[in-house]
Amino acid sequence: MIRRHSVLAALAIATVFLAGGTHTALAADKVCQLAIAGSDAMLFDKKELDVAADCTQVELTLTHSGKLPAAAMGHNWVLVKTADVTTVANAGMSAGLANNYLTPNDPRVIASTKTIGGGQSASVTFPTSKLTKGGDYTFMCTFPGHYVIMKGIFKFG
Ligand SMILES: [Cu+2]
Repeated sequence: MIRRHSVLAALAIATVFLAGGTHTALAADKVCQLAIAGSDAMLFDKKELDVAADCTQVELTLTHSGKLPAAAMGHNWVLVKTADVTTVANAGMSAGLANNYLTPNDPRVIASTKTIGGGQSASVTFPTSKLTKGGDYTFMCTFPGHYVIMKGIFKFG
C-alpha cells in the first residue's frame, strides 16, 4: 500500500512538470533590474553595469534626465558584443529615428530600448541566456555620433 502511494505521488509530480512546461516548472526567474539615465549633455550617468550570475532576466530602464526632444538629443540603450560596437552604431546611423537608429532586426543587437527624448523613459527585458558569463559586452546609445562618448561596460557573471 505504501509503495502504491509513492508511485502515484511520483506520477502526480511528473504530470505537474509536463503540464507546467520545463521553464515555469523547473525554476523561478530571477529578474534583475538596472537603471541608467542619459542627459542633455550627451552623457550616461553610468560607465558600467553589472548583472549577477544568478539573474535569469534583466530589466533595464533608461531615463532621459534632460529636456531636449528625441530628434535633437535622443538616447537609446543598446547592448552588443564590444567587437560589434562600431559596426552596429554606423549601420544604425542611417536607419533614422523611426527605426531607433538601429538596422531593423540586426542580429548583433542583444537588447535595445526605443529612442527617447527629455523627460521620457523606456524599458527592455531580456534573458541572460543571450549572454555568456564573463563575455565582453558594451552598452551604448546609437543616436548619430553619441556612441563615441555614450557607452560603457556591461558585465554578466
Ligand atoms: Cu544618445
